[in-house]
Amino acid sequence: HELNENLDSAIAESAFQLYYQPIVDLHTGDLVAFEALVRWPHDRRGMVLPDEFIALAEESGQIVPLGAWVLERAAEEAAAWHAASSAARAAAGRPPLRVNVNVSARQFRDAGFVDVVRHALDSSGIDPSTLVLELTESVLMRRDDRLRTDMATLGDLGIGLAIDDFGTGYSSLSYLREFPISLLKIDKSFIDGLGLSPQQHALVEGITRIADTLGVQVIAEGIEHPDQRDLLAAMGCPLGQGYLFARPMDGPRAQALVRRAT
Ligand code: G
Ligand code: G
Ligand code: MN
Ligand code: NA
Repeated sequence: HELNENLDSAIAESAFQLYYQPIVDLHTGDLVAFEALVRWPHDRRGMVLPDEFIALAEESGQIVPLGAWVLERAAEEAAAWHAASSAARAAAGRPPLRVNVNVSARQFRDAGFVDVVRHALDSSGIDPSTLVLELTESVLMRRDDRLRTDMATLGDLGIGLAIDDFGTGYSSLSYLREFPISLLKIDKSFIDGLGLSPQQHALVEGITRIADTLGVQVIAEGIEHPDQRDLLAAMGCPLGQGYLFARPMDGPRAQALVRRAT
């Protein structure tokens, strides 16, 4: 496959770019984190989005080196945000900005994954609590010893662990009990249904309440309308992300936002 060969050289040349989408406090509007989203600026295809190459990279195993690059780069970028904003945020009683990084199942299962995370923390020097790994339910489905050990080790490092796209896969609230999960991202498809049906509303509110009881923070994804934000804030959902607040932006724009928001 042509895109696979291109991926090889793109990985070798670190020809990828990270974009960053803000995650905000739904009550105050404060910036609390960014989700890192990989992009591939391609000579002929223009800006290639992850939906076109992440699945390919997973099949071929190329996601392992690509994912390692993403983690290193995101942690470095977070270190720069911290240098620009942590002192002022601390003075205002706000914790340092977090960076959320997506991790695919193939990448997580690679034997070297935990070391890649350690290395990204060490080389960037960021506080582990400011790194969040977004895992899909497909990672957590395989409840073997290896998964339990790795999740415990990652939890002990002090990083945050999030379940991404919650509600779209084999959703099980027992993951929240079995693993050191600190965040849960409710999929956009549920947010789209808010205000359209009382059932959808009750479902989102119920998930938020249960998560809260278990000490897990909820992030509502794909918020596009002010009324969705208001409904979510009213039901006690603490965090949100979506085009209403901001689209994913490149590194310099994120850095400028960090300076403005501090
Ligand atoms: O903005 P968006 O088109 O960036 O992202 C599309 C999908 O690609 C999302 O499901 C997102 O989780 C995934 N994705 C984006 N960046 C990464 C990444 O660095 N690693 C992995 N594994 N998935 C990513
Ligand atoms: O699967 P994951 O949640 O990691 O990926 C997030 C995806 O959702 C990215 O492709 C991102 O660009 C996209 N996204 C973020 N906010 C919105 C939104 O408000 N509306 C839509 N349609 N997509 C969004
Ligand atoms: Mn995600
Ligand atoms: Na998601």
